[in-house]
Amino acid sequence: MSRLVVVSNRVPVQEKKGAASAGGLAVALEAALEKRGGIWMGWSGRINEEGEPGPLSIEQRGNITYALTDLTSKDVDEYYFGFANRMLWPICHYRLDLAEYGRTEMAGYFRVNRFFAHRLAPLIKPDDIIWVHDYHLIPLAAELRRMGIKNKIGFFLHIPWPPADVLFAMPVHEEIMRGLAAYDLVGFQTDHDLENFAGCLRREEMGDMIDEGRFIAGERTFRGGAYPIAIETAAFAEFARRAGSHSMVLKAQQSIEDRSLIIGVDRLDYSKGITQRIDAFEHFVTNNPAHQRKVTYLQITPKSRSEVPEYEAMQRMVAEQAGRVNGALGTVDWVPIRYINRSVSRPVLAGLYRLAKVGLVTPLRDGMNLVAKEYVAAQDPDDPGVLVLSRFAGAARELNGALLVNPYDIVGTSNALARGLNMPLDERRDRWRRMMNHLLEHDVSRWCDDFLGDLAA
Ligand code: GDG
Repeated sequence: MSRLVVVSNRVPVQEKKGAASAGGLAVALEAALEKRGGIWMGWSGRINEEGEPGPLSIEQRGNITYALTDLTSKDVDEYYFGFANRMLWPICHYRLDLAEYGRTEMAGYFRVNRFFAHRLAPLIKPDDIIWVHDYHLIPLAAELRRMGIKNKIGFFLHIPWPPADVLFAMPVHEEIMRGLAAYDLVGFQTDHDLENFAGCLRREEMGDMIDEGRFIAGERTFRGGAYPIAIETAAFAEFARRAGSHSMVLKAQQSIEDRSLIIGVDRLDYSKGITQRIDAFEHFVTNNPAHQRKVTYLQITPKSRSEVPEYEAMQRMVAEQAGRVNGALGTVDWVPIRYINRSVSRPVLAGLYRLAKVGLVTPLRDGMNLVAKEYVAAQDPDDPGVLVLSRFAGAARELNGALLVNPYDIVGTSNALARGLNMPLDERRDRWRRMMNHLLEHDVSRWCDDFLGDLAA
């Protein structure tokens, strides 16, 4: 079995392997690295102001070598906050209105990718297989190829791939597409993203899908496929089962008394549809008097990317909106929305999901959305809650027991909420079982094996 080299923007170096705080992806990649031996390379998260960042910091844990590099503040501004998060992120989430193109940022993005390639190349052995993650590092394979690296290199895009009319608004889209063509295998979350990518190649007359999963672009042929990312289903279900005794979960349970809990969990991001969701909740409470004072909506929203102005503005907007709805609908003994702007531990999160009668997951656009899968895995098999899920999340293509909604349709989402809260037990069990069986069969370690198996083949 070849050694594995994983590259991602950030590297989740855990205090302990398989620590309870680690997300499913980190645990699965660590397990794959541990099994094959390998390297995980990425940005340390630190900023080094002395011009060129120093040498890689190397840390060995078991079979895994963590290789971390610092970046300069110019790098971080241009590559990370600039091009990756103010151009690629909005474009891939169909938000032309928020995309901001700057030549300096674009140049910084390619420069940092070249820098990563120069740092990584000396560590690579001829038989290694290399797995690059996400939109920050699309040009990495092309840079490695330029340096003569002939290894198998795979790429997985965690976010959606947009249709041609959206992508082509980005001035350097050809360069980005050529970047993907330098890989041997490009993985997307859904068939839909894969088709969009094929459509972009065709429209630009750069290439095409020649048969199922095989692409040609210029001189190169490469493969592409849909690899819907998953969670550590069994372990997460076990967390949730045990979380009932956790003091924070107990406190939450006591404080909601006999009310029904609705839960939303999202990084604070405009793609997640949080403001539309609060509107839908407000509509639901206003138009269903029988539920007034009988429901509590808990929205857990850790801050993210606060240095990007759109995110800072959103932070203010959501806080104001939640405050306004509570002011308008709340009573002396009832706060309709509990809005938490900070992260809770993973076991507590699992316990809160399990307490909730409805999981409200309504992104405007999402590559997959793991919260939807975690909510399902956390449910009590005897008395499961209902997932209300946006049709624009990748997860909607797999979770066929969810109530699918269009998140822009406030009344439709409000109706689904009502239907979820009133759903008879038999139907809830039925829907949940279908989804849970799927998630048990398609968990994150299988996802990892599928991708790496295809890359190695
Ligand atoms: C990108 C794509 C794709 C959230 N709040 C807390 C917390 N979380 C955890 C959730 C979940 C993760 O963060 C969020 O994952 P999502 O998939 O929902 O969304 P993104 O962060 O946008 O991820 C997405 C994903 O990559 C993987 O490919 O699914 O489409 O956008 O695991 O549980 N975790 C803890 N406390 C919190 O307060 N511990």
